[in-house]
Amino acid sequence: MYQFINAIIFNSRSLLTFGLALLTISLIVASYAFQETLAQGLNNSINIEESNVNSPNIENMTFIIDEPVNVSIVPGSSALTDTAYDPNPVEIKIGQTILWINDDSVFHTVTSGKVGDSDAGHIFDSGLAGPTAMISKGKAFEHTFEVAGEYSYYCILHPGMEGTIIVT
Ligand SMILES: [Cu+2]
Repeated sequence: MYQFINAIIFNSRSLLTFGLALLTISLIVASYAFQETLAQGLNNSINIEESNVNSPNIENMTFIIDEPVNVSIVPGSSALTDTAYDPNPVEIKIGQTILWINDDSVFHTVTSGKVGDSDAGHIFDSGLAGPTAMISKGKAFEHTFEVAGEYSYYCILHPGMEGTIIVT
């Protein structure tokens, strides 16, 4: 009888130990699975945000409204004429901006009009002094064209250099 009771107690103890172990394992598995689900959910929400940012409409709007069109003042421009500003001519839409960049090691200007015009530089002019003067390599000047038309421009310091911007 004593042995029988002892066996039951022993068995129930080992059963309890086994049950507790099983419970611990399932808790660990469950928490791991939960973390995985949580991570998956976070990934999904990040993916949704990225796909919104990259939607074609937003990209197109950025390009049309904000992106300036670059025109380089090429190295050795002083000795050039209609190839000093590159590309030339440039066709743009109303509201677009041209960004001229001095890629030469010499001081140049971007001055509206033609050599000898009384109103030369009235529409835009990077100038011979001040913050927009393109005195050295890497200096840039920009102008946004709000009115349709054909705009000639040249360099005051090297009047052979000339370019055209066509705005439609
Ligand atoms: Cu020049």
